[in-house]
Amino acid sequence: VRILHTSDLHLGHRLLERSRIEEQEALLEWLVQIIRQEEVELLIIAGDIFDTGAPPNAALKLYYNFLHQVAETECLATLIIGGNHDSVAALNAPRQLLSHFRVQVTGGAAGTDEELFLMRDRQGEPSALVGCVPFLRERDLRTPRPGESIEERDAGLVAGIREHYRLLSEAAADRGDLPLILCGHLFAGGVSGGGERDLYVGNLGQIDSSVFPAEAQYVALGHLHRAQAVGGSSHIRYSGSPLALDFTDDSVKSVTLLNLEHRAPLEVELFPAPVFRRLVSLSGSLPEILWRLNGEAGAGETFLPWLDITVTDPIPEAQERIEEAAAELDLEILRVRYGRPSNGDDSWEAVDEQLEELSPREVFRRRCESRGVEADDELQRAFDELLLEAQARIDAQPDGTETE
Ligand SMILES: [Mn+2]
Repeated sequence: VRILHTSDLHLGHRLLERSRIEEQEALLEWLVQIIRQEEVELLIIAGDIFDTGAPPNAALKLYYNFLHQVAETECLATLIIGGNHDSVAALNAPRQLLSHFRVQVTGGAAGTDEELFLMRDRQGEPSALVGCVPFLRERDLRTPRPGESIEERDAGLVAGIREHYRLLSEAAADRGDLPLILCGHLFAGGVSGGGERDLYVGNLGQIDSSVFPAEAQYVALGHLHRAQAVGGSSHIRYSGSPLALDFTDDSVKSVTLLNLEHRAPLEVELFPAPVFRRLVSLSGSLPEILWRLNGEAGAGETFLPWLDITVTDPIPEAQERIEEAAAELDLEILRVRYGRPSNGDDSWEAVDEQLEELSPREVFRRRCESRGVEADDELQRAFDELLLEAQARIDAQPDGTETE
């Protein structure tokens, strides 16, 4: 079976309030091309199809047009699982209709039979089994008990995830001797790319790759935006997002192509994704920035590069000077802020910072500090829990600012 594995499309994503729809349209067109060119038979999208639970209409249009175009290729099946950014109900709503286009959607935990997909080759013969496990929410895995400790809660989550995969692989074994592929949207070790959001409160439910039964010939993962194999085994992989979702994501973007034959070694190939728009962050003194701007100007690229600039010497007119210089160049400045030279990794202290530049956690930490309250683990977790809930509610609201 010839497989294309991707994930984390985040359709409808906005970066500093700017729409990514044009880039995403170009990306999906490219994907359809690759599916044709590489004669892909099975397309797996391992979660985070949309950026929010109530995606803007422009993102829905991209999604449906894409699935329609894939249906017109020779691709035999498209498997889609829900991620932590997706709404289970929204993803599942068109699933019956989409099944007519050889698309199987598993928006949320659905039970072993529904999650197990039997892949057939062009002659109609069974060729593989695919366990489609969407992002598992805490309510899918366990019932919280009053007064339980953080450790008990964490152990319960991990055990629930493990059991879910075990049952699936058991059911697959009952279906006969076929290669088994597993899909999932979770954290199973590895390095983040940029722009990922916590899956569970306070980073609980982190598992390692031992939860995946040894019977699986390939495990197609989503969630981490950096492409990588995990757990020291080349067959358990994050495809990574095919588009960078954050200025901090410096990982190389790709989709994963595989050849899977029964009892034969797996062939894996990373297919680099085009950079439709460069995301550049620059940090330095005003003269340095002005000098480096020239080098970042776009030359024959599909879309103008976007820049996020940190000026390390607080000159009041820096913003105007930079925008003046940029007006002559093929690039767009998305943000200019003032910061001190970084004294460590990527940490910097802003001189003139805006609330929207801070993470909610950081705001909470500083608020505690200014009130003389010690933000211990327990308080931090309580805050994280509220934050996760608030984010879920915001995501479920239609985006009022969207005009496309
Ligand atoms: Mn994601």
